[in-house]
Amino acid sequence: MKRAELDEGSIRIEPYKHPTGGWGSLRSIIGKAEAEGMIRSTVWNQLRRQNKPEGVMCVSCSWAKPKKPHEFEFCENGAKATLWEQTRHRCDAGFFVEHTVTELLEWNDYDLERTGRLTEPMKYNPASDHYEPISWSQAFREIGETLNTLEPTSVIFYASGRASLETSHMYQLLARIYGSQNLPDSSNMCHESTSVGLPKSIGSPVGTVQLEDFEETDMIFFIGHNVGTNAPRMLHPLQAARKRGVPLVTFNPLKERGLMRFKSPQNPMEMLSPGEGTEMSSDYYQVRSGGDLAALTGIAKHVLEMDDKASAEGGRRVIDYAFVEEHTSGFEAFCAYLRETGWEEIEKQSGLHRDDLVHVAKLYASKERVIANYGMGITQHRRGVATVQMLCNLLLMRGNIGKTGAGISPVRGHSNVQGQRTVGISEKPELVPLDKLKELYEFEPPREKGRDTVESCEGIIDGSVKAFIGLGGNFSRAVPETERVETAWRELDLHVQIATKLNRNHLLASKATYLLPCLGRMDRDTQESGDQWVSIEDSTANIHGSFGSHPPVSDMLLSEPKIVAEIAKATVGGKAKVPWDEWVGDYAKVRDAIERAYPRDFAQFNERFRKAGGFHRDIAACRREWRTENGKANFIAPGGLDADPNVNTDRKNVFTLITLRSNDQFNTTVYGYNDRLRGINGTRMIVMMNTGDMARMGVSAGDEVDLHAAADDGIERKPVERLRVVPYALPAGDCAGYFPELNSLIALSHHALESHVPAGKSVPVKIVKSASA
Ligand SMILES: Nc1nc2c(c(=O)[nH]1)N[C@H]1C(S)=C(S)[C@@H](COP(=O)(O)OP(=O)(O)OC[C@H]3O[C@@H](n4cnc5c(=O)[nH]c(N)nc54)[C@H](O)[C@@H]3O)O[C@H]1N2
Ligand SMILES: Nc1nc2c(c(=O)[nH]1)N[C@H]1C(S)=C(S)[C@@H](COP(=O)(O)OP(=O)(O)OC[C@H]3O[C@@H](n4cnc5c(=O)[nH]c(N)nc54)[C@H](O)[C@@H]3O)O[C@H]1N2
Ligand SMILES: [Mo]
Repeated sequence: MKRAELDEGSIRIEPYKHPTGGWGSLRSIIGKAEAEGMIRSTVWNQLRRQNKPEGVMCVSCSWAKPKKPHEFEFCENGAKATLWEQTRHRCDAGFFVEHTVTELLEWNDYDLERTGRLTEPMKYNPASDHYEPISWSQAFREIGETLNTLEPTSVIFYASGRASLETSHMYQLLARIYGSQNLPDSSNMCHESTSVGLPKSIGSPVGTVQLEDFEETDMIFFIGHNVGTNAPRMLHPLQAARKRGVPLVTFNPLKERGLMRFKSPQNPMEMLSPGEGTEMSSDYYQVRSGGDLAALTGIAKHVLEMDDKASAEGGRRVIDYAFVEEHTSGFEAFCAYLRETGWEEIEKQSGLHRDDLVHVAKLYASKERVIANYGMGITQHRRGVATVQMLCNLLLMRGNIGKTGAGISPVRGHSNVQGQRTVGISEKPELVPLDKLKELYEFEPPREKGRDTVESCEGIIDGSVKAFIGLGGNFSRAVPETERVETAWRELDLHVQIATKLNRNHLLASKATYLLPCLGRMDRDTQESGDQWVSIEDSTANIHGSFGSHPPVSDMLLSEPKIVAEIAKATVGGKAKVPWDEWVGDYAKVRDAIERAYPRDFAQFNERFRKAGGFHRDIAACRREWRTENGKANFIAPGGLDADPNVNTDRKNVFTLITLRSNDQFNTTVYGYNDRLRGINGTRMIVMMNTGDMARMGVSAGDEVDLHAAADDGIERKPVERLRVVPYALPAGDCAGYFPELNSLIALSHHALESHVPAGKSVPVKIVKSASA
């Protein structure tokens, strides 16, 4: 792949001293609007409607949308996502005449998406090596015919997390009627450690915290999530809590600017005042990558020690025994684990001092209502599931689940990733009401477990997967093991992508390759019954309506529901009683169908979904009803701290690589080369290193190094070459760089044990000085 930055002169690396938000954020939005050829008034008109009742739900993150929105309920990165979708640039048939696919494979991620919105359906022609226009009807007919020659269990139906609840429900029906349960979702690379961990702990696959809880809480944990970049609107409730004096305790190997200082662009007084904004974290612990399991164990261990002491001295108990006895199971075994685990091991694995963990334990024990937020810093590790469960254990010790101002708060990624799982996009049959679907549509759904993301990649590599359908996303670029996946992709019989913008995955031609352009969420979607609403579920399990009003970029685009329905009609037409055309004519009918399949979660769906703040799904754990096998909330001891055989606690020459997002990207979509908040500008080809490690390795700031995979599995992987060394405050032995450029270094087998989330936050690598340096 070409180097991501070309102009050496534009590279600028210097610490960013300003708060998150503030003027830097506004300047960044205006710069992007101009680059995308958008007039400022058009931009503001789009942004004003964002995340508001009767408006459009942002396509960037999944953070909650308040009942009473701010005047501008958007953030810097939501604005970038909007501008990126509503760009004036077009990637049309003329573009594909000019460029062969082989040539485009040399382009980088930024340049590919920057060509603009896709405008008409295309099919790859191997003879000319070009994508060429094809009519919609012919594309659907050919796709249906090919699918019907294949074994359904060899076909993958991937979804990336952005498509609406309506599209998602239709998509999973298409897959299941066809006979495939292979419905991996970007969630498999993201919060699957949550979806697998929480049901066993509290009987719900999603979090229990609502936006209102932030107003009542008296302590917040913030673990492994870079809020300033990845969910900036969340800075508002956090800032409000901080202004009330609520401690915010952060665990993160990197000092992240958004977790240090914030100035609200919503607040003119704050913007005009010379100060440095609000201090965000009250306590900041630079845990070593993968060390949270140990750190949380240490905190829980000291809570227990305090309780022992109180018991001996006849003082007030620290553990909430009334809660533990009434609601939980497994407490004794959990205490045994805490007592067995020594401080020395805890300090070694976490990289933190006992005194610090004791301090946090005391703070925690002094608070009545505690929220724990977390992100990819927890889930993308070998022990990701155990760490999620350890966080629950800590909360359960003091009854911090199922009460106001407290709870567990996984901060999800894509704007509707949680919702896609809710309405049936899942490879796990037990999560889907298959009998109900059978009864409603008179077909026999597959019952075997389908392939998740890692298993889909394995199947692509070993040849057992024959076809891939993508509902959005950039699968091959987002997964580990880039080279082997890309090479094997060529052997697929069929490759279909439903997309808004061109990306590298689309360029991996297989025996028959189709690129089907669709409307985005902000586009006006007119069907037989008029302009359509869609719906999404946010990270706090609230369902919201969204109405696109922007004129479509081309009259050849179809909506996602229409594309899914036409593929279904061409493939499984008469096999089940689904009124595909009626549904496409009026999406309210799809919402009625979702309500029939999930009556408890979606009661009165059509009546309620447009109301301010959305409507909350029925999350039983919020009212202390535990839908676990034993009907209790469960303490789950992790069976040892042994973080990860690959995490560097002893191996001197192997570093633990953390793959991250910059402030100028949305996953594989690269908006630009400025990671403003980390002070890294003009390049993404960097590796952040601890200064002690740099001295040990004999490298200086700006030197170039190569990163080699150190998976020790006998598989040869090409190194990623000529990465510029950036000195950064992170623990010795850890280093960091950007996803997706470094994904080729991640072994497919290196994933969270129970959930199969690729362990992209602890990739074993060797660092070698570049030959030319
Ligand atoms: N602007 C923007 N918004 C986004 C996205 C985007 O790419 N751009 N992506 C969306 C998606 S799909 C997702 S999943 C979310 C991702 O949002 P995050 O969960 O914030 O994901 P990352 O950027 O990967 O960063 C993870 C954070 O965890 C820290 N970390 C790494 N390893 C560890 C560890 O072992 N322990 C601890 N405690 N911390 C660790 C890193 O330093 C970093 O601050 O954001 C969503 N929102
Ligand atoms: N090393 C490493 N790897 C990671 C991660 C990491 O932290 N480190 N994070 C993982 C995570 S959390 C995630 S969620 C995945 C993300 O993986 P994906 O969800 O597969 O990737 P995205 O980059 O979000 O997909 C971008 C593409 O989606 C398409 N698109 C955008 N909007 C729409 C739309 O409205 N409709 C349709 N049909 N298509 C649209 C565009 O063509 C765009 O190019 O990556 C994972 N990979
Ligand atoms: Mo994600």
